Amino acid sequence: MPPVKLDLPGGIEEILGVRVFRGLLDADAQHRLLAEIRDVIRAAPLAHYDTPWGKPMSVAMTNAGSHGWVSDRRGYRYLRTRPGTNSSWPPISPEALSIWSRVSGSQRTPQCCLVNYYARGARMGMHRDADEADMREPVVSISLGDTARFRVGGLRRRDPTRQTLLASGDVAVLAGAARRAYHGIEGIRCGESELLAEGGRLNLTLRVVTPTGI
Ligand code: MD3
Ligand code: FE
Repeated sequence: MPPVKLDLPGGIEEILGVRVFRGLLDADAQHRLLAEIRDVIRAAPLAHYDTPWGKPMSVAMTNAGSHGWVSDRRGYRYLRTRPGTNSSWPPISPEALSIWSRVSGSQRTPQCCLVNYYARGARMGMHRDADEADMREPVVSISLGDTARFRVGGLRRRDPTRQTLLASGDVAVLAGAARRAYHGIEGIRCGESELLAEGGRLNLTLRVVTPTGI
C-alpha cells in the first residue's frame, strides 16, 4: 500500500490501529461535502432499515455509489438498486472521493458511500464490518455535525475497548488489522456543532465492495 500523503492539517492519532485525522476538514470543506450529501439524501431519502431480528435501526441510512449497504429481515447485504425500486443509488460525492484519495492509501475507487444519520438518542451497537469481499481494502469514515462517542475494540468481542470522540470534520481510516475490529457508536453529544440545522450527526463510510478482477 503506498504511503499516505503527509500534507494533512490537524493531528493524526491512532486508537487501537484506527487512524483518526482530527479536523482534516475545515468549515469550508465540511459545508461543501454537506451540500453534496444533501443532494444524495434528496435523491435517495434516509430510511430506518429493519434489523434481521425485525426491529428498525435507530440510525437512518442511505447510500451513494454502485453498491448500497442495506439491512432487512433477510439480513445485511449490498444491493445495486434501492430497496423497493429498480433505480440505482446516486453517485458518490466528488468531495468524498477526494478525501478517499488523500487518506485511504488504496488504488481502488470506493463503490459504496454509506450515509448514516444519528438523531438524538440514535446509536450503533458493537459490530464488525464483514460484508465486503476484500477486507484488505480500508474503510474511510467522515464525521459531520454533532460529536459521536465512538468505541473500538479488537478482533474478539471480549477484547478490551477504548472510547474516543469523533467530531465534525474528523476522518478515520480503518486499515490493516483495525479493519476487522469491533466498533460501535454509543451515542452523540447534541448541540456540539452548528453544521446541521436539524442537529444530529452524519457519518459517511466509503468502502470497496467487490473483489478485484485479476
Ligand atoms: C472500525 N459506522 O457504518 S464509522 C458502520 O459512525 C459504522 O456511523 C459508525 O460502524 C458511524 O459500519 C462508525 C467508523 C468505523 C467504520 C468502519 C469500521 C470504524 C470501523 C470498520 C472496522 C473497524
Ligand atoms: Fe461499522
